[in-house]
Amino acid sequence: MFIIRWILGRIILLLNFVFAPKKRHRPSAEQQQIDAQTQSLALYQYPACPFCVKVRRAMRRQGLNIQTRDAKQSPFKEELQNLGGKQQVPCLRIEEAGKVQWLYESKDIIQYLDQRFA
Ligand SMILES: N[C@@H](CCC(=O)N[C@@H](CS)C(=O)NCC(=O)O)C(=O)O
Repeated sequence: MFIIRWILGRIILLLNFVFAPKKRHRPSAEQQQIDAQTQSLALYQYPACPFCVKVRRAMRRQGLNIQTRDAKQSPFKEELQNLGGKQQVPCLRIEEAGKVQWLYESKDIIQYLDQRFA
């Protein structure tokens, strides 16, 4: 079972690499403003998880430089479980005005990013 999942994961990564979406390019002043905003965001994810790949592709299409955190590794694994509430990826950590929100579900994360940055 593990080996099948590992092979599927490699196939997903390969397809994602070969068919990488076009990265959005903005004028540099505008990109700097967006980068300042995305500094308060972090994506907890697994590299080969298909739902995480979907979110990373959406980030690339929007030209969003959001930090990715491997939720299989410490301390991110514990942060996700203890502060987010469950060990499920992808999860977007959103910090706004001192408040932290943990947004699960790839569809909801993409919708949030599209609404905020499109
Ligand atoms: N409906 C969720 C599904 C996410 C999901 O199933 N993620 C898997 C990884 S691909 C997960 O976190 N499983 C729990 C675990 O690995 O501990 C979404 O669209 O984000």
